[in-house]
Amino acid sequence: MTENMRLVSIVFLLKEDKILLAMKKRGFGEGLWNGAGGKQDSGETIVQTAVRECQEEIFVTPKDIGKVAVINFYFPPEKAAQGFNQQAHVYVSKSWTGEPKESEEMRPEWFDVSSLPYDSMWRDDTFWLPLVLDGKKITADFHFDNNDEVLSHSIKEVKSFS
Ligand code: 8DG
Repeated sequence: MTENMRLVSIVFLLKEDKILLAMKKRGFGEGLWNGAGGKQDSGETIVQTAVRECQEEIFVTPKDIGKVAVINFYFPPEKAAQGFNQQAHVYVSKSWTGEPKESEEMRPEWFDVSSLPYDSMWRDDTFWLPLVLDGKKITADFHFDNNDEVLSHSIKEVKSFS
C-alpha cells in the first residue's frame, strides 16, 4: 500500500447464480455497472464503510460480508495528484436485510454471473472479478492511462488478508 491512497469499498451481493450490480448514476464511474461502494469516512473501519455505502446506495444492510480482494488503482501523475489513486476493499455478501432499491446514486439489477456487462464496467474488472466469483481471494495492482484503460497489472492469489 502506498501513502495517500484513498480507501474505498465495493460490495457484491450474491444469490444462487446471480450477482447484484448497480448502475452508477453520477460522479466517479458514472455510466458503469459496479458493486455498491464508496469512500471511507473518518472514524470508520472499511467494513463499516462497506455496510454504510450499501445502505445509502441500494438500501440493503449486508450481514456476513467477507473480504475477497484488495486492489490498488494507480492513475497517471496528474490524476494521482488530484487524489485519484485508491485502494479498494472488495466484499461479497450472501445474506442481507432489505431489498435492493434504486437511490439517487445507483440503480441495482441482478445479473447472471456467466454474462456480466464487462463493456460497461471498469476496464480492470474483467481481469479480477471472474477470479473472485470463482471463490478466490486476491490482491492486485492496476495502472491506468489517461483514458482509464489498463496499462499494466498484477494479481496475486492469497489465503487471507493481513
Ligand atoms: P461521493 O458520495 O463522494 O460522490 O462518492 P462515494 O460513494 O463516497 O465514492 P465514489 O467516488 O462513488 O467511489 C467510487 C466507487 O467506485 C468505489 O466503490 C470504488 C469503485 N471503483 C473505483 N475504481 C474501480 C474499478 O476500477 N473497478 C471497480 N469495480 N470499482 C471501482 O473507484
